[in-house]
Amino acid sequence: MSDTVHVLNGPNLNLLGTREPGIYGAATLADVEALCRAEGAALGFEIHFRQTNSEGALVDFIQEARGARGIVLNAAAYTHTSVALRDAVAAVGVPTIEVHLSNVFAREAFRHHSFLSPVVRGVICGFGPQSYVLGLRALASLPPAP
Ligand code: CA2
Repeated sequence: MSDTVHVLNGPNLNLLGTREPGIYGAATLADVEALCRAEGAALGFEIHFRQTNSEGALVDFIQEARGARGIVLNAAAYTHTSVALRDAVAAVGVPTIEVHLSNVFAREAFRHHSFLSPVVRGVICGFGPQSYVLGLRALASLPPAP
């Protein structure tokens, strides 16, 4: 079984730590990446960490994860808008954990709906960068693929 886990990040997450620290905290995306690499090493995962502001590029990243051990996906605002991302997650057949830094259910109503949640293995939100760590641990806890 592959030990590769893709950690994929959507639009504006490159701005983490530079704006809106009240909602998203002080950690930068580089800090989140370092956290994922440390946890990935502890779990025996090879981490591929990527960010894009483009919906189509995120579809490509998901397709490129075919055959991987898992995906940890923070699709950011596309979570709430994108049928294309949902179709990509459903098509690629890789266990995917949807993660969010913030507790989307404690925020605006438009953030309460996710196009992704019905096709992912599980959802973790509200724990800041630890949401990603918990996502990696969730993947590690899954039984091996047949
Ligand atoms: O809580 C999360 O992780 C979100 O996926 C973040 C998205 C938001 O649209 C989702 O509803 C919840 C927004 C990411 C934008 O990140 C920024 C970081 C710093 C400054 C501005 C935006």
